[in-house]
Order: sequence, then structure tokens, then C-alpha cells
Amino acid sequence: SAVVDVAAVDLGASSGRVMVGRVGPGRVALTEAHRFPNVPVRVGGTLHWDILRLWQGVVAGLRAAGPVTSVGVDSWAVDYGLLDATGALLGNPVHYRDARTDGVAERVEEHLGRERLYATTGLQRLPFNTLYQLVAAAGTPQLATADRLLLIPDLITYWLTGRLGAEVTNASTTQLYDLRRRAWATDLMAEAGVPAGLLPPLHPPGTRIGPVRPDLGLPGTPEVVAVGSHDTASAVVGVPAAGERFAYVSCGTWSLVGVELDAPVLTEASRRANFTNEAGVDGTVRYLRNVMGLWLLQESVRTWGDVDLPALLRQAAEQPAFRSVVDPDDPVFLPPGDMPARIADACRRVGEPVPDTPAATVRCVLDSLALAHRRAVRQAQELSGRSVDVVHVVGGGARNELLCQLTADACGLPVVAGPVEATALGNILVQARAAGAVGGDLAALRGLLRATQRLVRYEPRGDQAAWRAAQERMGGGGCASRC
Ligand code: ADP
Ligand code: LRH
Repeated sequence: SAVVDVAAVDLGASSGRVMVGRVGPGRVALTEAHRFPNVPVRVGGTLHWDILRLWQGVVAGLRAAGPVTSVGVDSWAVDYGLLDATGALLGNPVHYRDARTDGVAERVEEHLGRERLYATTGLQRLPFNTLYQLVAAAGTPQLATADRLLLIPDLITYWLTGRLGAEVTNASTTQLYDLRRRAWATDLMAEAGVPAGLLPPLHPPGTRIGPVRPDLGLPGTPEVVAVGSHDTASAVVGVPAAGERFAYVSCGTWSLVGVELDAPVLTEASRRANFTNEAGVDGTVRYLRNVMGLWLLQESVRTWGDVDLPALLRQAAEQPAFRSVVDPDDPVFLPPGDMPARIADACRRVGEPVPDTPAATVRCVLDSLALAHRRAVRQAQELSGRSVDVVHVVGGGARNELLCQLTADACGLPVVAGPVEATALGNILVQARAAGAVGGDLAALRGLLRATQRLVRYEPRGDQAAWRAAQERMGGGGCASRC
């Protein structure tokens, strides 16, 4: 097979990028064509995504990328744009961290039944699941006028091609998707008052969507191909694991921590531990938990203003371990705002020493995240019956050496860090496979990454007793075994 050039559009909560992959047998080379910040905007009291600015970044990136065979789009989950009957966007997509969903999940669960919701969708309860956002928006003129709902990557794909559709890995994050039937959960939709027909037809990763619109004037008129359009689905494709005994931490704004399975886990214990079953590429199940992730650090840095992140991380490494730990998954940390103050409050509430410098706050965040990774890796194994020998850390967090080492120490397992751009690589490999440039299953694609990408291994240090004690301070999070 020949070598192909394909472009990945990867929109993360903190930045968007267009990456070009040159892929062929034994070969994967990645270059960055364009990167742009993703800055949400609050207006009229509502937090929005600046979708037109992101679109501008996508188009500029695809121009800079030069001629490619195909383009694939992935982004964060759950959020959407609404289109009217002519295909025009009705308003700016609302950000999942907006407060409009406060208290909605509880109401919907009472009405539809939390056990039933989990049995049908397999999804964890996050306050911003699309279902809850739609219930929060019920009765608004915008929703009443809407003809179609498009998830963010599907919206970008629509603007690129004029074709409407919903890619399944991201559809599975809406809580409107029936994981076992692999179809929209039309009964749930009807009972929740979500109009039938709002959600477009589903298609799997690898589907050829269509050529980019000629009026965009992109070099080479590439075709758009559906990838794992949920960024975490593409990131999991990009985990360079051998075999199946691995856990992953897709570590960026969020830490998505879990294992890859062939079938969902829908037990009561799994529901109570708030583990999710999201659809993966090639019919796999991403069995994972959302850990609040580097958002805690990003939002602290934003509060402090102009800081030198590498210098701050070096100072954090010199701080005493476990001085203060908080539970990163505390919902108080979810909205934007003064993060150091909320961390200090959380410490005060549970009687931990209050961090008194940025370095101490950062150490608290990283110790706490490593503990949350430990908790989720243990729970994932216990709840799924899948044992693991290694933890793969991918995404921007793979560049945080302290966090990688602490995660290895906390889990008592080796950490393999990298690739940083696992999401773009997962996106690119699915396109390259659709083009016939590479063949094989996920294991084969991962083998290609092991052979071509720079990975760093961290061996676990120290003894588990200290981590166990710190875990007890933080809370086991429903772990039945000794966490
Ligand atoms: P997302 O896709 O959610 O926007 P990324 O995977 O791009 O997130 O990860 C962004 C995060 O990676 C940043 O918030 C930062 O904490 C971390 N990061 C990026 N570069 C570095 C670096 N040089 N050293 C340490 N951490 C880094
Ligand atoms: C990570 C992510 C995650 C979702 C969240 C909304 O970028 O897609 O998997 O839960 O954003």
C-alpha cells in the first residue's frame, strides 16, 4: 500500500489543532500545521464556545496543512449546535461547564429512573450529559425552532461537507444512545421530551462522509472521513499498548481513566462507582471514569496570571509529598473561577493543611490527581474483571513528568507516557486505514505507534502504604477492595 497524507482536526477544551500525518506500512510521522487557543466566552450570563473562531482555526489549519487525501474531525463530547431547517446555526453552542444544568440530572433521573438510564445508555452521570442539557433548554425558542442537533465534530464536518450525520463514539456520550442496540434510544428521547428526528442518522468511524465543499478553496479537495469523533475515542486508539492488560489515562483538561473492553459492564456496582461505557472504535467499549484532570492546574494558572508552568512544576516537585490532598472529583471544582481559592476551601473543609504558595497548591493538585488515577485504575479492574500490568498516560499530561511519576508510584505499576498527541494519531490512523494505507485491527495500529513514537517509561517507586494512607484521607470512592 502507498503512503498517504491525512489531516486531523482535533479540538480540545484548551486548544484546537490541525495535525498532518504521513502514514504507510511501518511509518507514522506527525506534524503540526496549526494550533489555536480555545477560549470560551460568557455572554448574557451563559458560557459559550466561540465556535466561529474555532471554525476559522480549522480552515486556516487545513490551508496550512497543504494537500491531503482526507480530513477527520474530533472534539470534546456532549456539546452541540442546533440548526434550523435551512441548515443555519441557531446560536452559539453552550459550554458544558455552564450552570444551566445545575440540578437537572437529579430531576431527570427521578422521572426516567437512574437504573433504567444506566441499563440503556451505560453512561456515567455527569451533570452536562447532552440529555440533561436538552432538558435544561426545554421550552426555549431556539430548541423549539431547531430542525437538527449536531455534536461539535459533526457540526464542523457539516460545515466542511454539507453532510449531516452523527458519528457513534461521540453519540454514545449524549445519554440518548442505546449502547447494546447501537441506535438512538428513541424511547428515552420520547419520554424526556426530545423531539424524534432532532438527532441525525448514525454512522461508525471509517465512514466516508464526502468531499470538502469546493468553495472553501482547500488544497487538493480532500474527502472527509469519520474518525472516532469523540476525542477520547481517538485518544484510546492512540494508546500504544501491547495486548489487552493495560489501563489508560487520557490526560488533558480531563483525565479519562479506564480500560478497553469487548462488552459493557452494566452492574449496580459499576453504576454506583459512576463508571461509563462509551462506544470505542471497532465496536470496543471504553470503560472509564472522568477524573477532573489538569483543569485544576489550568484554571489555577489562569487565576494566577502569567506563570512559567515548567518552573512551577519544578518547584512543585521539591514540595513535601501528601501535605494536602483533596478529592479532584468534588463537583465544586467543575465550573470556571478562582481555583486556588476553591482548593484552599476544600482543604479547610476536610481538615487538610491549606497550601500557602502556588507551588504547594500545584503539589496538592498533582498528588490528588495521582491518587484519583490510582482509585480509578483499581476500580476499573475490580468492576470489569480485567487486570492490568501497565498504565499508559497519553495527551498533554504525558509531558508532566512529575504527574507521570506520581501516577506510577500511586498505582504501583509502570507508567508509559506518550504520545502527547495520541488523539490526533488515533484520528489519523483511522483515516489511513480507511484509505487502505495501513491494515489491521486496533492492536496492529498500536503496534505501528510503538514502533514510531517516542515513549517514556516510569517505574513505580516507594511503598504503597503511604499512598494507601493518603487515599484514605481523600476517600476510596466506593472501592470495595483495600484501595
Ligand atoms: P485538551 O485536549 O483537553 O485541551 P491537552 O491534551 O492538549 O488538553 O493537554 C493540555 C495540558 O497539558 C495543559 O493543561 C498542561 O497541563 C499540559 N501540558 C502541556 N504542555 C506541558 C509541558 N510542557 N509540561 C507540562 N505539562 C504540559
Ligand atoms: C475530553 C472529553 C471527555 C468528556 C468531556 C466533556 O476532552 O471529551 O471525554 O467527558 O470532554
